[in-house]
Amino acid sequence: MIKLYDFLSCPFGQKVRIVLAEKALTYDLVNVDLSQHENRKPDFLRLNPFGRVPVLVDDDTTIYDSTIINEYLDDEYPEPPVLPPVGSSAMRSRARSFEDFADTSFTPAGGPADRRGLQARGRPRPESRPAAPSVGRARARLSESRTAGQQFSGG
Ligand SMILES: N[C@@H](CCC(=O)N[C@@H](CS)C(=O)NCC(=O)O)C(=O)O
Repeated sequence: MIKLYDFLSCPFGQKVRIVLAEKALTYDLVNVDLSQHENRKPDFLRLNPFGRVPVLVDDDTTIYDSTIINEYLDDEYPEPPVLPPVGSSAMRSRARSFEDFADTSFTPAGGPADRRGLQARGRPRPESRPAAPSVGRARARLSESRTAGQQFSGG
Protein backbone atom coordinates (compact mmCIF):
# COMPACT_ATOMS: atom_id res chain seq x y z
CA MET A 1 0.00 0.00 0.00
CA ILE A 2 1.30 3.45 -0.99
CA LYS A 3 1.17 6.43 1.39
CA LEU A 4 2.14 9.93 0.31
CA TYR A 5 3.05 12.47 2.99
CA ASP A 6 2.45 15.82 1.37
CA PHE A 7 1.25 19.41 1.69
CA LEU A 8 -1.18 20.28 -1.09
CA SER A 9 0.43 23.50 -2.29
CA CYS A 10 3.91 21.96 -2.43
CA PRO A 11 5.05 21.88 -6.09
CA PHE A 12 7.36 18.92 -5.40
CA GLY A 13 4.44 16.93 -4.02
CA GLN A 14 2.40 17.93 -7.07
CA LYS A 15 5.12 16.40 -9.26
CA VAL A 16 4.72 13.09 -7.44
CA ARG A 17 0.91 13.24 -7.55
CA ILE A 18 1.05 13.71 -11.33
CA VAL A 19 3.13 10.53 -11.70
CA LEU A 20 0.85 8.58 -9.34
CA ALA A 21 -2.13 9.73 -11.43
CA GLU A 22 -0.41 8.87 -14.75
CA LYS A 23 0.18 5.37 -13.46
CA ALA A 24 -3.34 5.15 -12.00
CA LEU A 25 -1.91 4.11 -8.63
CA THR A 26 -4.14 4.36 -5.59
CA TYR A 27 -2.60 5.81 -2.45
CA ASP A 28 -3.42 7.33 0.91
CA LEU A 29 -2.62 11.00 1.19
CA VAL A 30 -1.31 12.11 4.59
CA ASN A 31 -1.43 15.88 4.96
CA VAL A 32 1.62 17.29 6.72
CA ASP A 33 0.65 20.85 7.62
CA LEU A 34 3.81 22.87 7.08
CA SER A 35 2.12 25.99 8.46
CA GLN A 36 1.76 24.11 11.77
CA HIS A 37 5.35 22.78 11.53
CA GLU A 38 4.10 19.19 11.46
CA ASN A 39 7.18 18.40 9.35
CA ARG A 40 9.32 19.04 12.45
CA LYS A 41 7.58 16.44 14.58
CA PRO A 42 9.66 13.38 15.56
CA ASP A 43 7.32 10.94 13.75
CA PHE A 44 7.78 12.79 10.47
CA LEU A 45 11.54 13.30 10.99
CA ARG A 46 11.83 9.52 11.30
CA LEU A 47 10.55 9.32 7.70
CA ASN A 48 12.66 12.19 6.39
CA PRO A 49 15.42 13.53 8.65
CA PHE A 50 15.50 16.71 6.49
CA GLY A 51 11.88 17.42 7.48
CA ARG A 52 10.57 18.00 3.94
CA VAL A 53 7.58 16.79 2.00
CA PRO A 54 6.90 14.82 -0.14
CA VAL A 55 7.71 11.43 1.38
CA LEU A 56 6.42 8.22 -0.17
CA VAL A 57 6.03 5.00 1.80
CA ASP A 58 5.42 1.85 -0.23
CA ASP A 59 5.07 -1.08 2.16
CA ASP A 60 8.58 -1.33 3.72
CA THR A 61 10.20 1.28 1.49
CA THR A 62 10.41 4.94 2.53
CA ILE A 63 11.65 7.51 0.01
CA TYR A 64 12.02 11.27 0.13
CA ASP A 65 12.79 13.81 -2.60
CA SER A 66 10.32 14.12 -5.48
CA THR A 67 12.81 13.22 -8.22
CA ILE A 68 13.93 10.07 -6.42
CA ILE A 69 10.32 9.16 -5.58
CA ASN A 70 9.29 9.51 -9.23
CA GLU A 71 12.21 7.40 -10.45
CA TYR A 72 11.28 4.75 -7.87
CA LEU A 73 7.66 4.79 -9.11
CA ASP A 74 8.82 4.43 -12.71
CA ASP A 75 11.07 1.48 -11.77
CA GLU A 76 8.54 -0.25 -9.55
CA TYR A 77 5.39 0.46 -11.59
CA PRO A 78 6.73 0.74 -15.15
CA GLU A 79 3.39 1.05 -17.00
CA PRO A 80 2.88 3.59 -18.43
CA PRO A 81 6.47 4.85 -18.36
CA VAL A 82 7.14 8.50 -17.55
CA LEU A 83 10.76 8.52 -18.76
CA PRO A 84 11.86 7.55 -22.29
CA PRO A 85 12.86 3.86 -22.48
CA VAL A 86 16.13 2.44 -21.11
CA GLY A 87 18.55 2.51 -24.03
CA SER A 88 17.42 5.99 -25.15
CA SER A 89 20.09 7.51 -22.94
CA ALA A 90 20.20 10.90 -24.65
CA MET A 91 16.42 11.30 -24.43
CA ARG A 92 16.41 10.16 -20.79
CA SER A 93 19.07 12.74 -19.92
CA ARG A 94 17.05 15.39 -21.78
CA ALA A 95 13.91 14.53 -19.78
CA ARG A 96 15.95 14.73 -16.56
CA SER A 97 17.26 18.16 -17.61
CA PHE A 98 13.67 19.42 -17.96
CA GLU A 99 12.86 18.07 -14.52
CA ASP A 100 15.96 19.69 -13.04
CA PHE A 101 15.00 22.98 -14.72
CA ALA A 102 11.54 22.78 -13.14
CA ASP A 103 13.00 22.03 -9.70
CA THR A 104 15.84 24.53 -9.63
CA SER A 105 14.69 27.44 -11.84
CA PHE A 106 10.98 27.39 -12.66
CA THR A 107 9.56 26.42 -9.25
CA PRO A 108 11.71 28.85 -7.21
CA ALA A 109 10.69 31.66 -9.60
CA GLY A 110 7.02 30.66 -9.29
CA GLY A 111 6.89 31.56 -5.57
CA PRO A 112 7.44 35.29 -6.13
CA ALA A 113 5.07 35.21 -9.15
CA ASP A 114 2.39 33.63 -6.92
CA ARG A 115 2.88 36.38 -4.39
CA ARG A 116 2.43 39.01 -7.12
CA GLY A 117 -0.78 37.24 -8.16
CA LEU A 118 -2.05 37.39 -4.56
CA GLN A 119 -1.27 41.09 -4.45
CA ALA A 120 -3.03 41.69 -7.78
CA ARG A 121 -6.13 40.00 -6.34
CA GLY A 122 -6.01 42.38 -3.39
CA ARG A 123 -4.70 39.82 -0.92
CA PRO A 124 -1.76 40.62 1.31
CA ARG A 125 1.66 39.82 -0.04
CA PRO A 126 3.62 37.71 2.45
CA GLU A 127 6.97 39.11 1.47
CA SER A 128 8.15 42.24 -0.35
CA ARG A 129 10.89 40.68 -2.50
CA PRO A 130 10.37 41.76 -6.14
CA ALA A 131 9.54 38.90 -8.51
CA ALA A 132 10.72 40.21 -11.84
CA PRO A 133 14.47 39.35 -11.78
CA SER A 134 14.00 35.69 -10.85
CA VAL A 135 11.13 35.22 -13.29
CA GLY A 136 13.19 36.94 -16.00
CA ARG A 137 16.19 34.69 -15.32
CA ALA A 138 14.03 31.56 -15.44
CA ARG A 139 12.51 32.71 -18.76
CA ALA A 140 15.98 33.30 -20.22
CA ARG A 141 17.12 29.83 -19.13
CA LEU A 142 13.98 28.29 -20.60
CA SER A 143 14.55 29.87 -23.99
CA GLU A 144 18.24 28.81 -23.91
CA SER A 145 17.03 25.32 -23.12
CA ARG A 146 14.53 25.44 -26.04
CA THR A 147 17.34 26.44 -28.41
CA ALA A 148 19.46 23.58 -27.08
CA GLY A 149 16.51 21.22 -27.61
CA GLN A 150 16.12 22.30 -31.24
CA GLN A 151 19.81 21.68 -31.84
CA PHE A 152 19.54 18.34 -30.09
CA SER A 153 16.57 17.05 -32.10
CA GLY A 154 18.08 18.39 -35.32
CA GLY A 155 21.45 16.71 -34.74
N1 LIG B 1 14.18 18.53 -3.26
C1 LIG B 1 12.97 18.27 -2.51
C2 LIG B 1 12.39 19.60 -2.08
C3 LIG B 1 11.19 19.40 -1.14
C4 LIG B 1 10.79 20.72 -0.46
O1 LIG B 1 11.51 21.73 -0.50
N2 LIG B 1 9.61 20.68 0.20
C5 LIG B 1 9.16 21.84 0.95
C6 LIG B 1 7.69 22.11 0.67
S1 LIG B 1 7.36 22.51 -1.02
C7 LIG B 1 9.26 21.55 2.44
O2 LIG B 1 8.93 20.47 2.89
N3 LIG B 1 9.68 22.55 3.21
C8 LIG B 1 9.72 22.46 4.62
C9 LIG B 1 11.06 22.81 5.21
O3 LIG B 1 12.05 22.90 4.45
O4 LIG B 1 11.11 22.97 6.43
C10 LIG B 1 12.00 17.46 -3.37
O5 LIG B 1 12.11 17.52 -4.60
O6 LIG B 1 11.17 16.74 -2.81
